[in-house]
This record gives sequence, structure tokens and C-alpha cells, in this order.
Amino acid sequence: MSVLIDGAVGWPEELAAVYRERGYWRGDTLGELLRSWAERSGDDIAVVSGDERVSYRELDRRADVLAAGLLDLGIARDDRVVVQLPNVPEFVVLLFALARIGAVPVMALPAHRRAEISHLVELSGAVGYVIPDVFQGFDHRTLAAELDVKHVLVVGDPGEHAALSAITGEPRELPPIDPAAVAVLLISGGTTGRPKLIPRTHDDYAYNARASAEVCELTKADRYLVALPVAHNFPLACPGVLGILGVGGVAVMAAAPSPDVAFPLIQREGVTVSALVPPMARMWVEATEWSTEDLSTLRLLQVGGAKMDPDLARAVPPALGCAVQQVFGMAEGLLNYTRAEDSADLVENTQGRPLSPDDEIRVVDAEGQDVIPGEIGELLTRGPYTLRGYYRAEQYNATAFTPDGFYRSGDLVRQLPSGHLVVEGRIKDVINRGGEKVPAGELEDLLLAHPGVAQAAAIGLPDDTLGELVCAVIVAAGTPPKLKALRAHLAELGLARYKQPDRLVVLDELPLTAVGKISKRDLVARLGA
Ligand code: OOB
Repeated sequence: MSVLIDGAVGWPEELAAVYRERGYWRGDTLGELLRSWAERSGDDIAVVSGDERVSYRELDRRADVLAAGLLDLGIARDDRVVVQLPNVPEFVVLLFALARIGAVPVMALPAHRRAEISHLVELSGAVGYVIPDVFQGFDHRTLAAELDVKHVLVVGDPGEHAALSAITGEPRELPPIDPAAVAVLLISGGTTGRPKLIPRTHDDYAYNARASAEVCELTKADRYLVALPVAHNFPLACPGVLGILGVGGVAVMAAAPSPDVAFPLIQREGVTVSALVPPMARMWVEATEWSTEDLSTLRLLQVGGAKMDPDLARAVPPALGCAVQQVFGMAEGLLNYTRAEDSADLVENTQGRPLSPDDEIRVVDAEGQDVIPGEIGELLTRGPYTLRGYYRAEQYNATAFTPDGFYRSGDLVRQLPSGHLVVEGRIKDVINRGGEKVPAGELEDLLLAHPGVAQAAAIGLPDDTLGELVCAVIVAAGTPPKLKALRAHLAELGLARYKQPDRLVVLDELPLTAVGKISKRDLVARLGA
């Protein structure tokens, strides 16, 4: 097993050799890829954001200038930098600048707050934190001031910190970066306890984006709307920004995925493809009833992150005038897509099939034995772009992977003879709130910190709009707190708002399993009706 950077586990050499031989891993780094794209596409537009249009050549130049500036500042190879930017061109420039110097972005989401960010800084040992000044009413500079991180760089008004725009240097020849090294650290939503970091290498992430672009049949005529937060794997590399730049198309940045922001951009920029979570796809469909924008350029809408209702899958094409694609993916790696040639039945009723011919899929029972084909079991996977271990999580890795390196996804699926997967549920303790992942354990720990909470269980309850709502079930210590007070308490502790409970249920006692653990299954059965 190779070590990628301190604390990250790589693929065994025999498998790595196979992945190279089959052309999945081409030995390119993200930094070099941008250079070759700039040589190919020159003055073509790469990124659009508001009135700003950045050509491939200009993106390449900005990445060089920033890379030199970061080096001059003292940020070096293998250093980690927590990046918490909304959908702005600076995100793209920074991603490539860091890649060129071999420093590693930790992809925080804009909605993260002190609890998540301080954890990410600590876990990654980050030397830098890059933020907007104020985004959606939240002043990131105030949060940054509370953290123990050497460099805070701000897009916009820096206040007491440094402006990212001031980090410039004379472009220079840089030492080569190993394509097998970690390019980005993505955040897991699917793990027990605090979020884990997912190391993705240049080789594997470049393949992830390139192969996804092929499946989506992207060409340079495509214009991809970055509607979801760009730091998320889906809009970043499935095929997302990296995929569209790889074919010479245009990435159009949207400040938010809502129809009032997205539709005018689709019309103005002639957007052809975008990616959404199911609740937002539903909003787009509904908004077509009254919207006046011309959406006729749209040819493909990808929907994933949470299970899409077949009715919604059927409603997208007539309402939006485009094809729909189901995407069942995970930041850990494995991506499943429905294909253009799939029947309507497969597109509407399955979550797609694996991206790579070398994605290995097992569906196993509680004992880890393969189920009879077609039956439901846990999805295990291994392949050319699926992680072999979380970053700095040795103990956790011992159970999150099989001894032969399959990742235990925690998702319950069944596989059709065609290879398509149907997601049937999950065994991991995570709530999927409309595609946003809420690790139950993380929420429970913070609930227990409230003096009025003696015991706590966080569960997902079915919801028509979001798929699942976050429900806190507690046993009170003394007078039971109200939901509003608990939410205020969690905000005080710096938990992202999307992880806050939508509902509160107070019980005299929590049901237990035979081995004395809280039985969430019983709770969901009791409260979910
Ligand atoms: C995407 O990535 P993550 O890391 O935020 O979440 C992964 C988990 C999966 O393990 C599964 O539980 C759930 O989200 N999920 C779906 C799904 N897509 C993701 N469950 C049912 N149906 C689907 N279509 O969510 C992600 C990453 C890349 C592309 C798309 C989504």
C-alpha cells in the first residue's frame, strides 16, 4: 500500500498498475491538465460568473500567479488549506493554483459553521483557510478570527485578514507534482461521528471527471450551470466544473440553485446541462408553470444526492424540455449514472449503473456474504476512483473497509441483471435531508451537551419535499427544552443550519435493541407514520 500524503492510504501497487495500463490513470495532475486545456482552448471562455468571463488562457495565467503568491506566502507542497468558497471563479483558480504547488484543498461547504470548520482545520492540520467576506448573511471573517490557522485569505473585503487578490507572485517553473498524490480532500457525509476526509488523487479525480463527461456526452458546445455548491463532488467532478473544462466547454457559476437565480442564467448563457438534488429539481419543474425564461438550450438535467421519486423523473423532460439522468454517487468515489441509451423504465426507476468497467460491486448480507443476485444488501465497492482509506482515520478504516479493500458504503441496494442499482435504504447512521447529509452521531453529541437533554437520538423521518426531515428524539433532564431552544443551542455550538432538527419529540424513555443500544428502527416505525 502506498502512502499518498501523511495519513492517506493508496491503492496496492498491482491494482494501480492495472488502472494505469487500462488508461484510467494517465499520470496527469490537475495543474497540468489546466495547462493543456489552455493550450487547446486559449481564448474560449472557461468560466462565467455574473458579468465576468474568464478565458482558458486567463484561468491558466491566474492559477500561475496565485500559485506563485501562495508559495511566496509559505504555503508548500502537501500543506492543507480549508477552502470554503461559494460558486465564484476564485474557487476554480485556487483549486488549480493549489494543485500546481501540490498543496491540498479541504472542500468545506458554504453552509458549514464553527463546529464543522474547526473540526476540519484540526483534523487536516490546515495552514490556511480561504473564505468569502460575507455570504448569505454570515460573516466568515468573524469565524476565521476564532480559529487557529496561520493564513486566512478572503475573497472580497478582507477586514483584519489578507485579501486573496493580493496573493500574487511572478509565475515560475515549479517542481513536478506526483499524479498519485492527493489532489483534494473531500468531506464525507456518510460516516459515523464527526465528518471524515476523503483523499482523492490527481489520477483518480481526473479520471472521475473525464469518464463522467463521456457518460454525459459533454462537448465543447456544452455550457454547464454550477448550481449546487461547487465544493461538493457532484458539481465539481461528476462531471461538473472539471468535466466541462476538460472538454473545452463553459462553466457558468450560479450563486444559488433556485429557479429565480438559475433560469435567467440558463436563458442568458444558453446553459445546456446542470446537476441538482431532487428537492431542487422539483422546484425547477414547478417553477416552469409561471416562469417566462427560455430554457430551450437545456439538454440534460442530472439529479442525485438522494433518491429521486419516479414521478419526478417522469416530470422533468416535459417540464424542462431536457433529458433526465439519475446519479447515485458518493464523495468516497463510486458513481452510478443512467445513460442516454437506457430505457425510460431504467431512467425512472433505477439510480444508474457504475461509471467504470473496473468498478467492482458486491451486494452483501449482514454477515458479509454475497446475496442472491437481485436481492437487497449492503453495497461494497472498490475501483479506480474509490478511496482505500479515510484520511488520518486508521481505527475507523479498519471497519469501514473489508480486508481486501472494498469500501462499505452503508447503502442498501439491489442490482438488476443490467447492472443498474436501485437504492433501497441505508444502514449507516446518517440522515439524508434532500441530499444534504446529517451524521446522526455528530448531532446527538451536540444535543447531549444541552443541560435539558439526558438522552438523544437523531433520526430521519419521511417527508414529501425533502425525502427525510431531521428529528431529534430526546429524554429530558428536568423540564424538556423546546425545539427553538435546542436549535439556538446548536447554533451557539456552531453547527451548520441544515443539520439542525426540524422536529423534536420528547419521550420518557428510548426503545432499546436486544444488545441495549437505542433502537432507531423502532423510533422511526413509531414516529415516521
Ligand atoms: C453524493 O455524495 P455524498 O458523499 O454527499 O453522499 C453519498 C451518499 C450515498 O452513499 C447515498 O447514501 C446517498 O448519498 N445518495 C443517494 C443518491 N445519491 C447519493 N441515495 C439515493 N439515490 C441517489 N441517487 O450525494 C453525490 C456524489 C456525487 C454525485 C452525486 C451525488
